[in-house]
Amino acid sequence: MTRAAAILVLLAGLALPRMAAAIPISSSDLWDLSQGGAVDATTGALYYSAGYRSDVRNMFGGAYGTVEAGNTLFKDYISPGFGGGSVPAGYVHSVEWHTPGAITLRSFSLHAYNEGMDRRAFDRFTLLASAVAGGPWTTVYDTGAGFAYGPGGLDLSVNVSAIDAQYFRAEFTQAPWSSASAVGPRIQELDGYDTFIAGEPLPPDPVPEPASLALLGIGLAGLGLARRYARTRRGARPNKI
Ligand SMILES: [Ca+2]
Repeated sequence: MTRAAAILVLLAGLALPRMAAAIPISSSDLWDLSQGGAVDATTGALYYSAGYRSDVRNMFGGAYGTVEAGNTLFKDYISPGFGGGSVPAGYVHSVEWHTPGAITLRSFSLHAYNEGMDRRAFDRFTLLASAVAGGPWTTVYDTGAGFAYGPGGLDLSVNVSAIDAQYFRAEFTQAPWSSASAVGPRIQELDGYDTFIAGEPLPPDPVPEPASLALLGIGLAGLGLARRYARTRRGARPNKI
């Protein structure tokens, strides 16, 4: 093997973990329409007319609408009858959906694509979950403000702390745009799983419940008293409280 060939093999080997971490769009994940997933509410997909419209169900495996069937384009235009103009930067597009029964969510994969100039981009993504319809919502994942990707595709695969839920909500905050047209984010797919994604970092340990913290506090207080008692028994002066 020549040195150049050896370097190529080495580089290919180095690239493998990254390639393995990006998982493909799924048509059999727990949120997919094919598995009984259903959309409950949304701020709206692109809709200029009956002949030029997108559909929010497409991010869950649907193929509806007349524009990019298979992708969801969130609205970038409000017809004059509803106020007119494009949605402003900072506008929060949202969708809520549910599964046929409760699931234990452990990971998700978000696939999106913008066209550059932040057209069809979002700059914050938040995923929320609830055991009951309409919340109260627990934040499962949040990119935080100022999230950037592209121009081009985004494949965001994340392991989350396991959470039992049946109802879900995703929020996509409208990114500022350089072009007055085509501003609504393009979401190709949002997949959910009850397994961890191999190759992605595991989530941190769950935060203890308040009740557990209270018990922990009682335990620590008891430990402090025991130590003070032990020092007193040895003749040392107890700490002032
Ligand atoms: Ca899917």
